[in-house]
Parts: sequence; C-alpha cells; structure tokens
Amino acid sequence: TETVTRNHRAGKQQNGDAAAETSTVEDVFDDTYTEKEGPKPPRTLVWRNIILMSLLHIGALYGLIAIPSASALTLAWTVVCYLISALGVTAGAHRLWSHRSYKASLPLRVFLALANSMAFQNDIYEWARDHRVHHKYSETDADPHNATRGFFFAHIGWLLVRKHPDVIEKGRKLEMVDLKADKVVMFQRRHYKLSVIILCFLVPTLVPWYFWGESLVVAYFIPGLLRYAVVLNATWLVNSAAHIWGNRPYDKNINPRENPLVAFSAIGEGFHNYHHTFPFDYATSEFGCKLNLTTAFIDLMCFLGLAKDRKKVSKEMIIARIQRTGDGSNKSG
Ligand code: ST9
Ligand code: ZN
Ligand code: ZN
Repeated sequence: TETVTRNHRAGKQQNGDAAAETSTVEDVFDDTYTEKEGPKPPRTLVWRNIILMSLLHIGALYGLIAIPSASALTLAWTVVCYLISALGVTAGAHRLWSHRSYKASLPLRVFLALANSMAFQNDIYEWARDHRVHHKYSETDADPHNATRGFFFAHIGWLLVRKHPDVIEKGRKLEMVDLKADKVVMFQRRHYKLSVIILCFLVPTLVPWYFWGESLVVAYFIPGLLRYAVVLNATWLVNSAAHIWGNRPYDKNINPRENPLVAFSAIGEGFHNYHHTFPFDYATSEFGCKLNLTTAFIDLMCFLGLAKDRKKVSKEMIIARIQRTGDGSNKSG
C-alpha cells in the first residue's frame, strides 16, 4: 500500500503552469545513495555566522532578564510574534512548500511568506531545498544537519561551517519546479533581506513602542531578539533532540523520534518518527491536533476556504506500518 501511495504521488508530478499545484516526491528517502569513501572533507568554520549567532544569543539573554520590566501587552505581543513566525515555518516552509501536504490559496500563501520572513530562517526556497535533501538523504553526508554528527552539529553547528559538498551536489539535482513556479516564493526570495529587516526586527520592535509606549530597548530585546532566538532553537530541536530522544513507533530502523516536548515548543513538529515515515501527511502526526497547533491552523484555513486537499495517511496504513517496522511503543498497532 505504501508503494501505491508513492507511485500515486509520482504520477501526480507535473511541470509547467500546474507545477505550483503538485505534490512532491523529493522528500522520499533514497536508499541508493552511499557516502563517498575516504577521509571526510575538512570542517571550515564560518566566523561571521559564529559571531552573529553568539551576539544574537547574548541579546536574547539580555531580553530574558529584561522580562520583569516589560508591560503585559509587550509580553502578549511577544507570544503573538512567536506564533506567527512559527506558523511561517511549520505551516509554510515545512508542510506547504517542502512537502506539499496541502494546498493554500494566494492570500494564505502571502500571509505564510510574510510570517516566514518574520522567522528569518533563510528564504522559503533555500529552506525547502535543504529540507528536501534532509529527508531524501537523512543521516548521511548529503543531509545538511546530519544528526549522526552529534547534537551540536544537528542543532546549530551546521549553520556555522561550510556545507558538505554532497549536500550541494545532491541538492542541485532536486526537482524544485513547483517552488520556482510559485510567484509568492520567488517574490520572497528576491526581496528576502528587506522583508527580514522589516518583519523580523522592525515590526516586532516598533508595534509595542508606537501603540502602547513600550521602551524601544525592551521591545527590541524581547519580541525582537529573544523571540527570534527561541523560535530558532525550537526549530533546531526538531533536528537535534527529535533525531536523538524518543520512541520510534512507526519505523525503528530510522533515527527520527516522537518527542512530545519538542512537539509542544515547535507547535506540532516533534512527532518526527511519524513525519519521516510519512512525510506527505499534513498533520506530521498520527494524532491530528494533539500538541499540534499547526494542524489546527491548517484545519481552520480549510474551514475558511483558504486551503484544501489535506493529505492524510489512512489508519489502516499506519497500523500496518506500526506492525511491520515499529518499535512496539504504539499500542494502536
Ligand atoms: C535556520 C534554518 O535556522 C533552520 C532550518 C531548520 C530545519 C528544520 C527542519 C525540521 C522539521 C520542521 C520543523 C519546523 C519547526 C518550526 C518550529 C517553530 C517554533 N541544494 O549556503 P552556501 C548552493 S537559518 C542545492 O553559502 P556554504 C547555494 O545555492 C538561520 N544547492 O553554502 C550556493 O550556490 P551558488 C539564519 C545548495 O558556503 C552554494 O551552494 N540564517 C544547497 O557551505 C553555496 O551555498 C543563517 O544563519 C542545497 N541544499 O555555507 C545563514 N545548499 O554559489 C546560514 C547550498 O550557485 N547559512 N547550495 O549561489 C549560511 O551562512 C551558509 O549556508 C553556511 C554554509 C555557512 C551554513
Ligand atoms: Zn528530520
Ligand atoms: Zn519534513
């Protein structure tokens, strides 16, 4: 049944105008790839990123100790910014654009692209390309955040060094026609820097200052830097923690795990054993909206007529998979 689904998805692959409407098969694990023999290429540190990421985290720490001096409205605004930027990654770059697990109307795609710029995690096109190679070549040299290189590398280290050449080589061969055909994605890519300055830094800082007289310093360090750093770390925990700690009810032969704590902080993206087993499922989980605000958001968008065609794995297929390759921790199998 699983191959049926894959062929079905491959069969739906089109190009040209309809491309933005299609599904993708580029997120399916490719077991024909083998790492090159011999010594690994040297690790080259990128000092600019090391310095910027250190400054960001020092700024976030300052934001943390400034919390008592922030007004309640500013703290509420911080949560709002957290949720918007998180949705730009989860419902946008991840479930819509990397995996094509549902379809979104133009207004929703515009919202998700703006929200995505607020999250400042590279533009949607680059994010999705890295994410497709992550699924296709998971835990190998061609995986940008290969978790077999340890927690630190999978978490943040991969953004502080040059990429393994295989990531770029395999990434260049990926089918990206669906994203190239999406005008919203290409517009965000063309204007990425400006959109980040406005949405990740200016809007979070200026709204509390203008509307309720918060000090610019507090507004910059809490809804600005602290919120940005927390969203980044919540995202990175999916690559680090959820590839290391948790059960493997669906496939015990792969590293990704079910991690409820990560699911909570990443608004639904911690059911990672399920997600790598069924990457096209719009809920990234067997359990719908449970610990999964992103699924609730996509459901709401469908209810409002702004999204449609959610892909979901059937219960029978999940149970068959649990029985065939699960680690025994899921009782519904
Ligand atoms: C960030 C991203 O944080 C986080 C992503 C996390 C993913 C998580 C997934 C988990 C599941 C989803 C859960 C969501 C949960 C959300 C929860 C929310 C609460 N294929 O890059 P360069 C080309 S970003 C094909 O310079 P270097 C590239 O086009 C944080 N080609 O490589 C270029 O070509 P050309 C902010 C590729 O020199 C050339 O290669 N951003 C691919 O090795 C060189 O590219 C940063 O910190 C590919 N995959 O540098 C910036 N990749 O020359 C970080 C590259 O022709 N990035 N190419 O133009 C960098 O500074 C650099 O990329 C680098 C590597 C230093 C890391
Ligand atoms: Zn993963
Ligand atoms: Zn994914």
